[in-house]
Formats: sequence, C-alpha cells, structure tokens
Amino acid sequence: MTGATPGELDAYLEKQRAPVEAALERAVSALAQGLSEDVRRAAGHGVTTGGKRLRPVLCLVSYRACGGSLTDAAYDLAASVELIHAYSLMHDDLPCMDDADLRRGRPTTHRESGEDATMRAGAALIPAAALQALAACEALGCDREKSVAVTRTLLEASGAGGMVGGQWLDLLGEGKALGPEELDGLHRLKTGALLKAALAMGALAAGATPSVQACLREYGAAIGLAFQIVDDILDATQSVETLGKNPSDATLDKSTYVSLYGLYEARARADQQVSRALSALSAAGLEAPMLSALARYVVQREK
Ligand code: GRG
Repeated sequence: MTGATPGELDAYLEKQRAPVEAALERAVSALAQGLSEDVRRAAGHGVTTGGKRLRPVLCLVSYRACGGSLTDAAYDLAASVELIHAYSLMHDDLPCMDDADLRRGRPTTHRESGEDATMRAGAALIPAAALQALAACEALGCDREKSVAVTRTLLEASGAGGMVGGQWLDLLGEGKALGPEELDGLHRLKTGALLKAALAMGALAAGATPSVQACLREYGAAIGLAFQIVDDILDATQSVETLGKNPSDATLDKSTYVSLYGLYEARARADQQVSRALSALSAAGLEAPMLSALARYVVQREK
C-alpha cells in the first residue's frame, strides 16, 4: 500500500480546512443561542482557535473511503468529534487538572474567559456534540439504528470507558512511574478512544461492512498509540514556542513513553504502530491513500 505523498496529504488537509472550520463555526453559533455572553466567548475560543483538526479529518477520510460523499452534513458529523476534543482540552487546561496557560500558541480558554465560563462552555459542548452527531446522521440519510450506533460510538469513546477514564488514570498517575501496560492502557483511553471513534463513526455512517469497520478500528487503535508516543517525544524535545503549549509532562511529573523507553526506543515503537495501522488498511482492502498518508503523518508531524 503506497498511499498519498506528503505533498498530496498537505494539499488535502489544506482543502479540508475551510469546510471543517465552517462546520465548527456552525456548531458554535447553534450552541451560542442558549448561552450567556461569557460562556459563548469561552466556547468560541475553545472550539474555533486552531488545532490540527486531525479527528474530523479522520472521520471524513473514513466516511469517504467507505463510499460516503463529502456534503455539509458529513462535515457536521466530523465536527461533532472535534467538539468533544475541544471541550476536553478546555477542561484539561483548568487549574484543577493541568493548570495550563498556553494552548495552540495562545492563552488557554480559562485564561481568556475565566474558569467558570470555561467549565460551563466545556460541559455544554458534550451534549451539543451528541445532538450534532445524531442530527448529522439523520441529514446524511442514516436510518435510526445507524444514527444511534454512530452517536453511541462518540459517547462511549468520550466517557468513563474512554477519554474521561483515561484522563482520570492520567491524573492518578502523576508522580508515579507507570509500567508499559499501565501507560498503554491509559493512552488507549485518553487519546486513542476518540481517534478510533472518529474513524468508526465515518465508517458506520457510510454503511461499511462489519469487517471493514473492524479494520478501521484496528487502524485507529494503532495510530492512537503512535500519536501519543510522538506527543511524548515532541513534549520532551521541542520548545514551548514550537509546541505552543505548556506545562510539559516533566513539569507535571507524568510518566511518558520517553521516560519509560528513552527517545530511540519510543520512536521505534511509534513506527511499529504505523506498520500495524498500514497492515489493518491492507486487510480491509480499502482504497484510501489518505489514510495511509495520515498514519505516516502522525509520526512525522513536528507539533
Ligand atoms: C473529569 C477526569 C475528567 C475528565 C474530563 C479533561 C478531559 C475530560 C479529558 C482530557 C483528555 C485529553 C487532554 C486528551 C489529550 C489528547 C491529546 C494528545 C491532545 C492533543 O491533541 P492534538 O495534538 O491537539 O490533536 P490539537 O491542538 O491539534 O487539536
């Protein structure tokens, strides 16, 4: 499986940027109607100020690879995953969690809009994301069963058996030296669950067969781990200016793939996960050059 070249992937990501941002703007405008001004500002700050938009892109590429067409409703579906991601970063940065000042090269949402507004905006984004996923499925012509399955996938990945559970393990792990299985388990939930859900939602909404869905989940699990390993490598090797965020894992006394394996071995493990992701794509027999390019991008990215 060769896949798209890095240049083709860059062009593709550039092409997706405007419709993804437009879908996020639509989501924030719809949500804003029921919110006070300070909470509206916090939601806008958390959702529409940058980020790589990897999760919506994964959802879109999966949907397309499984036969779907990229309409506004498809972008709305993809944006629903990013709403969850955005809230998780807003809450993660709060003083009661990582107490971060900087995210995406800008002051964090609570530094701009205050803790109360950030807490409420983040909480409002969770049901908004679920409702948006459901409405998008309906607009895409999914029947009730499929719409529920897609929405369930998003909520399960976001909850205690997914991202929230992973974050909890992460907080409990501060100041402790976690072993390989603990670290994998934590990140499978904290980072991997939502990345995997983005792919699964696209596949489900497009009506992919169970075996293709399973291969895409395997691909998602592999790139989820690769993504986190590289996140740890970047955290250990790049400056605050390059990463646009603080504090570092070392400051928070967190176990990382770098503290566990060292840089060289961590990099090798990320590459192994990319091979695993590419094998899953081959097994699915999917004609999806962007998915193979995205697997490589995850380990080659510089921020
Ligand atoms: C109350 C326990 C509890 C949890 C609430 C806060 C929270 C839920 C979850 C946090 C989960 C979290 C911070 C996951 C981080 C995943 C990760 C690697 C984020 C960085 O993703 P990128 O690089 O970010 O895609 P951009 O900025 O590009 O969008």
